[in-house]
Amino acid sequence: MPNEKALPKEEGVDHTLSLLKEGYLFLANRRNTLNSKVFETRVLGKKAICLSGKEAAELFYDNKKFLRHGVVPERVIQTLFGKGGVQGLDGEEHTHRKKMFMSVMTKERLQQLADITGQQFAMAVDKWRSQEQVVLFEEMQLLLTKVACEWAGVPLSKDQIQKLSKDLTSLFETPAAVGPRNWGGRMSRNRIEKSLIELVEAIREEKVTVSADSILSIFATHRDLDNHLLDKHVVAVEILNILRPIVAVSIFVNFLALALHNYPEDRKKLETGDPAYAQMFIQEVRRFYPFFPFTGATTKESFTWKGYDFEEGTLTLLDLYGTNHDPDEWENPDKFLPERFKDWKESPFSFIPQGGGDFVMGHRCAGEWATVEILKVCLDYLVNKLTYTMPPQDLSYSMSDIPSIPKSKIILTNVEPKK
Ligand code: HEM
Ligand code: MYR
Repeated sequence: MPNEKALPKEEGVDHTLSLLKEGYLFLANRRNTLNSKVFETRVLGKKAICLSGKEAAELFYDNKKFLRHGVVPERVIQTLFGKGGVQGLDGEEHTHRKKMFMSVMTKERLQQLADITGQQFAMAVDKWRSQEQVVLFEEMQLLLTKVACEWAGVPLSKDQIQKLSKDLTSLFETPAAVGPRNWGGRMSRNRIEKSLIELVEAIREEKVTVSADSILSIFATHRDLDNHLLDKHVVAVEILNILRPIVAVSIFVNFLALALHNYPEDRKKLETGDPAYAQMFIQEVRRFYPFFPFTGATTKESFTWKGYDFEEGTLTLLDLYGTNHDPDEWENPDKFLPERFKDWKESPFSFIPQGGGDFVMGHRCAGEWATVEILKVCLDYLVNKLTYTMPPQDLSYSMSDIPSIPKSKIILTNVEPKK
């Protein structure tokens, strides 16, 4: 079939530098200039088709049309994701592995995750009240490292907490960094993987006993489609796919605190303790603030969509941030309005801060419910269980740094439990 319609295209040899400069807005800026939710550009030395919006997300999550194998650049594999994990699997192999993840996202386990988060928060507050100031981002990393290990059943001694917390944070702070920072992330991954591999070996050789019901044990004894145990390195990567993102929730907690500061009217509504409003507030934080900019796949076969030819093997990026801010879907997308979720017609393709589509069949974030559960507990603490002051500080956040967090990392003073 001849090309019916030429894809709107950004000219030029490569736009990776613009991607680094424009960050979260790189795709939306081009969508606006080219006036199209599907267009072509070049990044990382390759042609890339870029998609944005609900309809395009629906296309992107069609398993018959897209593959994940070999898509993620090495700098991201070596830091954020690791080799051989669920993110790069396709077809039945993906579904089978994803079921392993979703099998630990039960109501009971999520309640347990919320309970552990609450306990750790209470202990942290005890410590914070004697501190002159609290840097919320750093404290949340420590707190969530403990939560993640306890929830997953990964043994963690007191003297390991600080180091592990720094290493886990480095995994999600460095994938887009250049030079030494990116190498630092790679070293963090090597260190944690090494100790997790040793742990898996010890479990398999019955040198340590862990509860058979723990996530660690479930992953270490999981069998693939051929009934083989997973490679111990892959188990380490998948355990890290639980631990790392739980610590990354610290970024959302920073944005929760920022939103509470910037929208005092909303804070007042939260003080009534209405769980429905808390849920809407959390959804709006996840929609509004920048976090995971885009995700990628390659076309499995050639096809035509809306008259545009997609050639087999083409890198395709889905704009997550831009879709959450699509003016065709969201009224006043750049306003923070939790109420918009009140009568929101749920769609797995228009609100996609953690990916879209189906959890098991597709690559939508396995930890989306876990994220919301953790955030509910943290929001309740910040609003109803704590008092604090926010001294003058730089609360701005960059739209080009990936990931982005408020510059001050949110400094709290006079932290006290609420009477
Ligand atoms: C996948 C975002 C928290 C586990 C993803 C994807 C995104 C995402 C964008 C990829 C979607 C796609 O490519 O289609 C986030 C954000 C989080 C978060 C912003 C906030 C911190 C979590 C948590 C867990 C988790 C807490 C586990 C407890 C995973 C896993 C995948 C994934 C295992 C791979 C799914 C697959 O490839 O099938 N996440 N996530 N994430 N996430 Fe999260
Ligand atoms: C996680 O740890 O999985 C959740 C949050 C990490 C966000 C880090 C943002 C970096 C995104 C890099 C782009 C990758 C594109 C495939």
